[in-house]
Amino acid sequence: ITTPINDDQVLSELISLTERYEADPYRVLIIEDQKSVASYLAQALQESGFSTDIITDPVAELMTYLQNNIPDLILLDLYMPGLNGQELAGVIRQQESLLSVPIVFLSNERSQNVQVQAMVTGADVFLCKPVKPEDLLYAVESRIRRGRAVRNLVTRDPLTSLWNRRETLRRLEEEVLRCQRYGNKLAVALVDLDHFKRINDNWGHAVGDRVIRHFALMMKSKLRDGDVVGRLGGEEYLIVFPETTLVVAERVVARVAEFLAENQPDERFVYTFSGGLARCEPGMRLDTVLELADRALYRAKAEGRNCVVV
Ligand code: GH3
Ligand code: MG
Ligand code: MG
Ligand code: MG
Ligand code: MG
Repeated sequence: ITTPINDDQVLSELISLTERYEADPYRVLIIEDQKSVASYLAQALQESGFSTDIITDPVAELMTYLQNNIPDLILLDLYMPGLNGQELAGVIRQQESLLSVPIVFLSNERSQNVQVQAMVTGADVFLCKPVKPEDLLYAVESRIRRGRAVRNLVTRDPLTSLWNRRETLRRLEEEVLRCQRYGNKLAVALVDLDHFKRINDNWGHAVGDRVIRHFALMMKSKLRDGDVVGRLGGEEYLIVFPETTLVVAERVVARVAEFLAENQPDERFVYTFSGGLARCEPGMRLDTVLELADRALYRAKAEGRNCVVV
């Protein structure tokens, strides 16, 4: 008698755990030098459930903001002291993580020529001031929905709906920078399923895929909200633990192992994983952190698998 993995249930539970970001309110960054205009726009958006951030001095504030936040849409003034919105849009479009973020110009400028020039930077639409709240919402909402859908496609692993390799490493890079700049604590775990080839060989590739997905659910169920987990490829995953010591990260990974032992998906076989943990020290590069975790993982495999090495 067997109880093969109920893949539909695993998938729906996984999605319910990974869709939290989709439920976040739409977040609009307003870049506008006139405070009164900025707060008018913010209020109109907030009344419809959006969350808003205001930058009135982009030269001083924008780069730091964009290093730490990815808004769903940028509402951009064209004329500001010391800088114009057109140049700014060009700069924003050069940042890979902002590629799918819509840019909406909002200005008094009525010359078609100038508007087209501004749009060529990669903006999405040009609205003229004053704008009525309903027109603003209309312009903003559908673009945000599309932007989020695109960002999902670009950042998620289609099999597990965890972060994909690119997004996982991008987020690790952010945390490594935080560790360098501010001395933040940071731990990572490289995790790999044991003898996975046997599962594929004995039960078929489709069952292997289900195990990969099942394990994603096991991790998602036991990791904390701030932990970042992604699938690097195959049956290998990376967990990034911001603001976390090695001891605590180890405890979290041990919880995943316990949970997996209690929730094996298929009576025909038992599957386990090995993990390698490493700490990022201030000044350490991303490659070095991964190399340390990889070496620890190698030792875990050598020590017989189904264990975690720090
Ligand atoms: P070890 O304990 O040393 O990690 O042994 P292993 O068998 O898990 O490691 P190995 O790297 O030899 O095999 C990994 C296998 O994972 C080989 C590959 O065919 C399979 N694989 C990689 N990606 C996928 C996938 O997306 N789906 C399935 N079903 N299998 C995959
Ligand atoms: Mg202005
Ligand atoms: Mg291997
Ligand atoms: Mg393996
Ligand atoms: Mg592997």
